[in-house]
Amino acid sequence: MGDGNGAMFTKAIARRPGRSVAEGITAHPELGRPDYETALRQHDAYVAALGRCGLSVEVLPALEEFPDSCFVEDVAVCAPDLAVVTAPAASSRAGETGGVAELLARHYARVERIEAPGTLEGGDVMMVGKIFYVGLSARTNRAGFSRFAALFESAGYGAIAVPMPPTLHLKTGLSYLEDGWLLVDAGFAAHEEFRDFNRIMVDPAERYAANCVRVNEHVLVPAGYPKTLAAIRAAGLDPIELEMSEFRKIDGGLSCLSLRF
Ligand code: CIR
Repeated sequence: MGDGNGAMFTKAIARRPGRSVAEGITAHPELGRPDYETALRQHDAYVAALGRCGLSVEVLPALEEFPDSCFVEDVAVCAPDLAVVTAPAASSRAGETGGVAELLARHYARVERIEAPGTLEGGDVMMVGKIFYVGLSARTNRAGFSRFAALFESAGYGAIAVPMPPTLHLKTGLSYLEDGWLLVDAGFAAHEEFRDFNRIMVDPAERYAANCVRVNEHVLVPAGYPKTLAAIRAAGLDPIELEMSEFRKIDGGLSCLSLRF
């Protein structure tokens, strides 16, 4: 599965967390509120890790009016020859797409948009070679999927809708690590569409680690999940561990913090 080169990137876009990151949406209030200074340090380390993977990273300034805006992955989907600005379903996040089309137009000849009544967030989109798996989550609806599929079909890609377990985004529970390897949370264990991958099942005690990111020769892995780390090493992949405690408190994973292309 996969052509093994889908994770070759040269550029990334990230956005600094603002002080308002403490007000980000969360389904896990028991974890507490993010600490701004710690979030900034963790974000700096994340950007440095992308640099170590060989990417040049553009770091956008914080947007205080949007507490979740450091999760830039949700506002666009970037393929080699087409970028699509999404339509976040969370009302506090809808305005995050402002200026994103203009930003991407500096890198892409073709930039398109998901339009209302469609909603779609980039965290629901997992690219495997020329196929996109798209989670039909509380954030991504059928109309959003249909528009997404039509746009990418016109550019030579396929799109497959995936029914969701009770999980925020598709990539909260699945990460394609290239070379056929797929990290899988238990919520996706029974999904037929993922049976033919080399599946690495994430231990139920390490569910947050189901969101990792393959970036060129490395895999970004959240720190503190030793079983997942060992499984990634056993697959012959080269992990970089990153502290993510503050983003985890507002349901953000490693993939959410950048657009890679
Ligand atoms: C949200 O609920 O929208 C944010 N607190 C977390 C977004 C995480 N993004 C992602 O998984 N791609």
